[in-house]
Amino acid sequence: MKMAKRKVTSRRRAARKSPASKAKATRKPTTKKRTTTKKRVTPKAKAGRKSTTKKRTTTKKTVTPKAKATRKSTTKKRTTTRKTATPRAARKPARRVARRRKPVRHKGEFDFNAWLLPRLELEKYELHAEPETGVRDKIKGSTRYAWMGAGQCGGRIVQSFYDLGYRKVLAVNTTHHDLDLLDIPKEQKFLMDIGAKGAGKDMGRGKNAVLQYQQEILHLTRQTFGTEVDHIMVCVGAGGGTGGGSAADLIEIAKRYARYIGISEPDRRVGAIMTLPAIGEASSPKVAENAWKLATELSEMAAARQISPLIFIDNDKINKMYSGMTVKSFWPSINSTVAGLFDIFNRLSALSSRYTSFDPVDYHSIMEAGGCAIMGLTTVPKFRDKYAISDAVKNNLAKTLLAGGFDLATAKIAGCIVVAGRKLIERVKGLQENIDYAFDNLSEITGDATIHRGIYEDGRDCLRVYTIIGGLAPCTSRLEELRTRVAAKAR
Ligand SMILES: Nc1nc2c(ncn2[C@@H]2O[C@H](COP(=O)(O)OP(=O)(O)OP(=O)(O)O)[C@@H](O)[C@H]2O)c(=O)[nH]1
Ligand SMILES: [Mg+2]
Repeated sequence: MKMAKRKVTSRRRAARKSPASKAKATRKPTTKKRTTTKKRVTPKAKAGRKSTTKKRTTTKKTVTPKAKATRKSTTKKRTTTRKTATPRAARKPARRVARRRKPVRHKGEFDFNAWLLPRLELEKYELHAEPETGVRDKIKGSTRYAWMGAGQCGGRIVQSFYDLGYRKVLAVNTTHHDLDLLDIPKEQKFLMDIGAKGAGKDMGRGKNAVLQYQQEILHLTRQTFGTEVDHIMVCVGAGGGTGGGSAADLIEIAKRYARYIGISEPDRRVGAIMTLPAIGEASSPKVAENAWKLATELSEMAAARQISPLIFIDNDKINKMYSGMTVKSFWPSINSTVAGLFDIFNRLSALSSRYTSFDPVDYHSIMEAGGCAIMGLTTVPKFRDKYAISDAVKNNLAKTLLAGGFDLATAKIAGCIVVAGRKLIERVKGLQENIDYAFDNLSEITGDATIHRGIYEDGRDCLRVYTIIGGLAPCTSRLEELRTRVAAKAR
């Protein structure tokens, strides 16, 4: 027994001296158990094992004693690392954490410590707005809009959205007279007091007013809109001094607010709605000049994708299309129709269809495409005719209340949504083909723009088509017309 004990001790000592002898020593005590295994090893396999041992010896020769010591500890650690199977990049910190905390992990268990990322120096400086609801909307769309209206026109347009249930609206003006007439909560109106009642078509005054009160306006946007906003629209009437002069700086404030609440890429999520004056109004050189200046400035911003989208409402076109309206109903009818048209796409994209859904992502890609956007809707009486729906799509873009004169071939992206009565959807044979033909035709007109489709059913007994086109180049013909008016007056 004593002899055997001494033998083992000497073997252990030898094992400590060199890893090779260690391997030998460890192999012996287990010899008995492994006998069967050893017997099974073929001479070829033996030879193979020998050559491996040799290779190992060569590597060992080049290793310095210091490195040896390190390798010993590494070998032990490697066993732990292999068990956790962490990715390469994370191995180092994993080992360090494992050594410090000595976690007890089971095989296959995920090592969360290995994924603890270091805190970045600038992280603590990140802007972080506490979640605030602000005023609550009363509509359900796929996008939470906030509206800023300047001047009388801007204020009335945002009120139309307010009436639909978009409650995150703010109206600013240089005169309380216009603000008093708006039927929105007084906390959502702001008087930019410049000592005069209105800007008197002087765009410089409108600009100075918004610059003077930018902090107050920014504060009010945060208070009114809160943090639950996806897209901000600035509404103004081109031609006036307050709205026209303040539009560009209000857009800047909207972007600052957007950044503050954490909206990424504010250039894609701040847009504008701008009216163009009717011919009668534009016969005033000041109005024509103001309108041309603002329309050009905003068109350039849209083309450079600094705002998205830019929507024109052409008062002249509306005048011609809907002649005979009463004074009382004129602006309210126009504004509510425009707001309603805008709202339809936001609402439709929030609904799912059992046929083809116009998804929120589809809608957002159009609204964030930069450039100008137009929208239209039309009812198709002869939907059984193969070409009727397709023709309606073309016509509704021409008939839209919004400005015409756009080159549809410059469009980047569009949406075409058919809403048909439940009975029509169930019973009209060939309707699917007719709808598909219309979709394909729109794709052709728009120079192969991406067309997002939607087919919905409702309880009515008719078929309507809604079209929205985004990423359009500015309507140069209308801008040119305004410019020639300015030039003619100057002569
Ligand atoms: N679509 C639409 N256009 C409007 C409405 N009110 C005014 N406009 C147009 O907007 C243009 C600018 O008018 P205002 O909004 O009154 O001008 P303002 O911004 O108040 O500027 P100042 O009166 O000079 O201080 C007008 O020339 C009209 O063409 C409206 O309710 N709807
Ligand atoms: Mg005014």
